Amino acid sequence: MNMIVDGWFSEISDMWPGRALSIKIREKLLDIQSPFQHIVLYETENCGKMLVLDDIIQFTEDDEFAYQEMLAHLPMFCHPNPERVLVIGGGDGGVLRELSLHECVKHIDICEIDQAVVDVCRKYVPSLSCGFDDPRVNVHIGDGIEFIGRCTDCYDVIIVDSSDPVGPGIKLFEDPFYRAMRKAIHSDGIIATQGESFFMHSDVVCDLMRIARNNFPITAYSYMMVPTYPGGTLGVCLGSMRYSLSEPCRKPTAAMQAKLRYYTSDIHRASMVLPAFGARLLEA
Ligand code: SPD
Repeated sequence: MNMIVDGWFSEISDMWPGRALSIKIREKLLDIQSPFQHIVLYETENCGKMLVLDDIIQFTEDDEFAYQEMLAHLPMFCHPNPERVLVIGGGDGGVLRELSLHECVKHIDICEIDQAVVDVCRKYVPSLSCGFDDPRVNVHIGDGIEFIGRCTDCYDVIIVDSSDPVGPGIKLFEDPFYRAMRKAIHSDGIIATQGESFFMHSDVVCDLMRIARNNFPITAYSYMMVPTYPGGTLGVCLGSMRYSLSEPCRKPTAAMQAKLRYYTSDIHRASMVLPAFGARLLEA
């Protein structure tokens, strides 16, 4: 459920009971029901366009770079030569935009369940959906779980850009999906998934990391600052078959770094140093 009072959108959810983030709206640009979800796009007063799926904010243009850069570049800079990459979800194109900065990449598959999200973002939000313009990108509209079930030893890196674990999307936070990702990556592959917030969803984060540890010999939890998400932080859960996750083996070229607004090699390392309660939580 959400509420708009005096032009303020408040994001209300059982996932963060008793709290709500409010954003001042200038105009509703679009309001449609797709076969999968309720899609609303707003022009906000101060944060650019804002995409809301089933009442939950997915991004504002103002700070989306933090999330897209970290979700994409954390796994990519830990792999010495990522050539084949799969994105599950991510229909806004923001993660694709970041992947397109890596010259070593030869092939990118994206499997997004909702064609309408792709269409809306392509029409109204080119700042993210420009990622679809890269000729290395191959778009598959369908169920990510079924897609990955058909893959064995296919990818160097898999990135899961999902919404929260409610409704059918909950399966992306469960053990069978992690097992399927492990089967779908090469023997030295890396996965990165949307990892929620240890402030707001400690139970989800603990479950996720337990599942990751059951399936990957090397794991890490990273978090970033994103004012638009509840609590102002969001995490990334990482699993690797061979390469270190805490120490990136590549770093951005000067030309690439000039295009990045959040990711640096130092932020990569620092993002995995957790506050005491967060570290204790994940040790448990
Ligand atoms: N609480 C919402 C978390 C949403 C994470 N996914 C955002 C998708 C942006 N590409």
